[in-house]
Amino acid sequence: MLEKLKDLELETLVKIEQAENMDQLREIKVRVLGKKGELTGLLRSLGCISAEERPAVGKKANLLREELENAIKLKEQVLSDKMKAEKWEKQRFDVTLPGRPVLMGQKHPLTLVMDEIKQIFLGLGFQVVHGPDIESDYYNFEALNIPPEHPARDMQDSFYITDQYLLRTHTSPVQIRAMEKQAPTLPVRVIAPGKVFRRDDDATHSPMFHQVEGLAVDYEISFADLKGTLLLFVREMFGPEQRIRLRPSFFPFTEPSAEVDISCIMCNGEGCRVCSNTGWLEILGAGMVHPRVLEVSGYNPKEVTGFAFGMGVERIAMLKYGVGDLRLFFSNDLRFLRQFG
Ligand code: 2NM
Repeated sequence: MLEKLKDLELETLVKIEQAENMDQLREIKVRVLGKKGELTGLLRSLGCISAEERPAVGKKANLLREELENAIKLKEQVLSDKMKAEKWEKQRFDVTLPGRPVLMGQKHPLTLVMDEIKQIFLGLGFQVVHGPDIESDYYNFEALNIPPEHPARDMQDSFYITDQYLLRTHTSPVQIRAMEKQAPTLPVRVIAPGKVFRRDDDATHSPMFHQVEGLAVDYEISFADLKGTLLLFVREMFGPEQRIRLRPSFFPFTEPSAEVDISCIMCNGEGCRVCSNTGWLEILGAGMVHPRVLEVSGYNPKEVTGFAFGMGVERIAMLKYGVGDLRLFFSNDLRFLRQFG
């Protein structure tokens, strides 16, 4: 019997020593020390041996149980340390490696140009106002003195949502709303930047584009105020040497009306490809607010006058940054967009 215990001791100690993981160790523990384990079995058979031998064998068996339990505990600790070490080895990383660059977003070139336009007019005492992209026929056309038979009102030229509502074709309705809201308080000095929509789609026209329109209403606002304001704007935007030129034009909502040219920013008015050898670039439409527009918006045209102007942001951005194709602004090519800001 003592022999058997000795064999079990040696055999089990070797197995414990050789165990490669917790599962193998647990298996040994169950097989030797468990309820139906080998040592337990030997202890049960104590009844079959002689009374003289019994105490010595019993003592030895209990010592062996203790010894094996300790050996297993020790090995458990060794294995768990080993597992931890392996885990850390796998997770090890080089803290001296340079960080991965975070891709930073930038403002879209059209946003940059719009911000710049806003900033200039804020400096001249204008407020920035906004309005809905979906407008009623009244604000988009009627209040702006655009007659029912005007081509802009045709289904072919505007995006209608219902008979009554359409995507605004200009930001002028925002100015009408601004006047209505603050009438009859003076002065009115607002600019309305934002998206506008027209049924156009080719190399030089997008169905959605951006406008900034401006409006000033007060006692004795004159055409000279309009010219002075636009000259200041153009010089801030394109440089202090810029000149402007006004040509007669027509808009239903202004009288008189003008197209505004700036001296060509490429050739300084000498004549080049960009200005088709004229030395001038058209960038604005403007005029004195039509008396009927003032009247429907809550101002008395016998007492006050106003000037208004409108510009296309894409056109200004193309000139300022030398962009040849309007569609680059809307195709979301990061190689293009990353060049700004
Ligand atoms: C332009 C040209 C001329 C304009 C007129 C108004 C309003 F609401 F006061 F009547 N806002 N903007 C205007 C005038 C716009 O864009 C080429």
